[in-house]
Amino acid sequence: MKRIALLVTVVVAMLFVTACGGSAPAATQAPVSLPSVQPVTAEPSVQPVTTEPSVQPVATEPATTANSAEVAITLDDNTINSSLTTFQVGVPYTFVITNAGARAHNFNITQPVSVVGSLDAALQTALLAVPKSELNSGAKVTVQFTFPDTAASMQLEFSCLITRHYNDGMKLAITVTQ
Ligand SMILES: [Cu+2]
Repeated sequence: MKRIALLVTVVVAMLFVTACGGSAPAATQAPVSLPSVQPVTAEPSVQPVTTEPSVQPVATEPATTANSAEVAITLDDNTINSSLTTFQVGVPYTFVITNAGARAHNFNITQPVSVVGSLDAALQTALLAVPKSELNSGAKVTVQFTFPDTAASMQLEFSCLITRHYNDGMKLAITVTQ
């Protein structure tokens, strides 16, 4: 084994020399004959590592738990899609917000603009607001959020509160239950 290691080292060293040989034209007659690269093929012994059938089926969870959930939200130009639109008060949700669009967007949980009067008013009373600076094209933001009791009596939606985007349809009605 040591011999092979030595050989490999020598070969590697030689390769190095040949690679960097550009600056040393004098070494033209160097022993560039490398038929000795074969010994490296002598390692069929790498297989034994496959001895771990101990990767037990961890998938023993029905995953139907409503007590905490990951919500996949995708923003696009100009739409919002969510894997979930009905939520429960007091449950800690993990929102994974992805901007699949070409433009930057913001993400908010607010009352509809038609209810509060303006985009500014919606933003000022938002339950959650992720600014545009965090949601450039391709960005993925993870936010933990728990709906408060008061949310159950509100009309709410996910939205991008950029005037043209919102008017184009960047809003998605959600329902929050007690
Ligand atoms: Cu937008």
